[in-house]
Amino acid sequence: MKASIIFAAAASASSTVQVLEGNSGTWSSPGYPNGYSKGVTKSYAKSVAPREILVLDFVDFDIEMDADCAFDYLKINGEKHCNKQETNIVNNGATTTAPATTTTENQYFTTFAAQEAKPSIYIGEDLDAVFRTDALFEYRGFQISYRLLDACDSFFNNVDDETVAAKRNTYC
Ligand SMILES: [Ca+2]
Repeated sequence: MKASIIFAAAASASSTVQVLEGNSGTWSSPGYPNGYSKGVTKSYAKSVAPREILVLDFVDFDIEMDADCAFDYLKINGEKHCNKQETNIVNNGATTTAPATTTTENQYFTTFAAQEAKPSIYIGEDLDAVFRTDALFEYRGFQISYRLLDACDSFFNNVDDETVAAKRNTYC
């Protein structure tokens, strides 16, 4: 009983939903590129018609690394996204300055350009996304370029993706 009350209060306090407008645009995390805040819960939505496919291209992506994305993540239609490699912390969440880095530590860090590029995502149903961050260690965040295209658009002729193939088999 007590736990459910706390959960409800936490969910209503910080939840907002942003609808991605238009047929194309740029979708960025709060505070990008100067780093996201701690304790963020922000939801994103966009309607995708039966004949449409929403294409998401990662322009930049820097969300705290964890094997299970347990700390900070962008969840897109059920799948969590976060860094696969450690990068530079923008804000360590403490009031003191970030710890000094040695050459060895710097070698451990990497940049988005050095990371494995994140492949584009193809969404065949309404977008249902949420960006969540915890109380420690903030990174740069994400910038995603989005396009809503007809499934039969020639753009998809050379795209190898299950969602795309299923829609084109149905509608094109
Ligand atoms: Ca964090």
